[in-house]
Amino acid sequence: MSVRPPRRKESRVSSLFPALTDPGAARRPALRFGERALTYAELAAAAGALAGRLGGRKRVAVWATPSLETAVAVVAALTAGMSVVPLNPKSGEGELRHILADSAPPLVLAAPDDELPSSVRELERIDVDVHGAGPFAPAGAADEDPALVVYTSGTTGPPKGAIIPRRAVAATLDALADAWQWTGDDVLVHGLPLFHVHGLVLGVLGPLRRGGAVRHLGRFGTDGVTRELGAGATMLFGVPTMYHRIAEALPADPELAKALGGARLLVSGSAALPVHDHERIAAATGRRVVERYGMTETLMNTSVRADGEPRPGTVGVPLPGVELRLVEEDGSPITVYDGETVGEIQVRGPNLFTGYLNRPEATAAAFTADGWFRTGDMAVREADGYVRIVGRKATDLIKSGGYKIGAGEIENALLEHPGVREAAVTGEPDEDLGERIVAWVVPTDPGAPPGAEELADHVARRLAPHKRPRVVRHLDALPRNEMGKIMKRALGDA
Ligand code: MCA
Ligand code: AMP
Repeated sequence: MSVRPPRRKESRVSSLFPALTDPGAARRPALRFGERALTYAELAAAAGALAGRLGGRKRVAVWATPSLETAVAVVAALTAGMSVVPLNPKSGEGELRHILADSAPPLVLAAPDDELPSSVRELERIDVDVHGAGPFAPAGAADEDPALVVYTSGTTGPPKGAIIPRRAVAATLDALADAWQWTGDDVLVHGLPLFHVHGLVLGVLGPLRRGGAVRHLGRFGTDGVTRELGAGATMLFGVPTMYHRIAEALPADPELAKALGGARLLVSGSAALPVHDHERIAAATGRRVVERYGMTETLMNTSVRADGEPRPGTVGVPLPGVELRLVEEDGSPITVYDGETVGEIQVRGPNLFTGYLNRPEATAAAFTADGWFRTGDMAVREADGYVRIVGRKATDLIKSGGYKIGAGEIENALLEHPGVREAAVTGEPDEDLGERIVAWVVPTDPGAPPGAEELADHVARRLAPHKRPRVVRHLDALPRNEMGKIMKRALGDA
């Protein structure tokens, strides 16, 4: 039986962003979104002013558009000692209502021009003024206090809120600084969404913790990558779909190749980067993409080091402070590093979350009795310790465009459509997205099955556009075993 992991008791108070109180950093650039930018002094003033208006609350929602307002809102809330629930602005009403009911934030922070949907309008709203000016006075939050509640999909049911403490944010960012020789002189460019760990924690809080800068593209495109890397940015973060699009564009775009060739570090994560894309980028630019492996619940676990060998198809070695092991089906650790013996990755360390909000059973099930987190990712270790991920335990988790999506939540949404009698959802290999979502549907009326676009819109409206099926296949019946369970593996041959 699993028990809750041991809770760390220390209540140390340390600053997440030392550069915000360092007079030497005041004039350095901190954030840039399009034409709008803030120095460290301006960010401290805006976040200080906003933090002063938040007082007393425990948790706050942030309407996490890719904007300066989102970055200021998150820094302000953390400065006030509160935790942040980032909301995907493209989430449908069903998903938003679930997140708001579960996390119960009394307040939402948004940009003055943002139009909020009705579920979010029920909260008190504070508009973020990125040019606000107030004293920067961090509250005395403890390292174990929650910093973020990030919603993440599981195989069944609606997404769960992973509670990420301040200690984990600091630990993961400092471990990455070591692995990537990441300093305040680095300028990061990316176009990642700000409601997940990759774009928000690594992509915004990361540069701020180092005292460096981030330039956000607003939305990902190879032209923006070329422009920013050509104008002094040193690092690029992206999901494999973005690197795939870069690899596709390179043959016809020598400026892009030149810009990437001049970067200090290109980092991919959130899903596996196909070796073919890795090789095409290396051949065209002379630079090898570095892969790192993480999870919402664990933040970052492994990475290829900047001073190590970037081996395509591997995610490198455990980060400083992270314990990593592979275990057999029965939980016994695998001790051979032979590049062949497959086991589930389990991790332990200061980078881990503290649990799922309001879900003690799910939290207990996620950990072993001695505090190892079960990732559900299957891997082998090479003789020198490099980790190679080979798959996932659950076939009901789909990674599409770097987003983790549970088959169960899409099936439930499809079943709410009157034209759908039965539904099963699977992931299929996709060159661009890694995996694409496929819906297998038994129509209520075989003579008038609902169209693919209609079902995609239906799911996009309820959940989020990235959860919509890209392919819909109609069947007379779903393949089931004697117990009545749907046999998803048989669907490909249906
Ligand atoms: C399309 N759209 C729709 C519909 N169809 N909207 C409503 N209803 C519909 N039926 C809209 C979309 O909202 C989007 O709008 C546009 O059309 C295109 O959608 P889509 O094809 O889904 O996206 P894309 O433009 O092809 O995006 C590919 C992408 C994206 C840029 C790679 O997938 C992405 O940003 N991925 C990043 C995921 C990520 O950050 N994962 C980290 C989590 P519009 O044009 O307005 O955008 S993992 C994590 O955090 C862990 C810790 C880790 O290891 O990193
Ligand atoms: P999420 O829960 O959205 O944070 O996604 C975490 C999952 O993304 C992990 O459990 C892995 O399955 C996958 N993942 C993240 N980084 C990598 C990577 N570099 N290679 C392969 N899979 C990855």
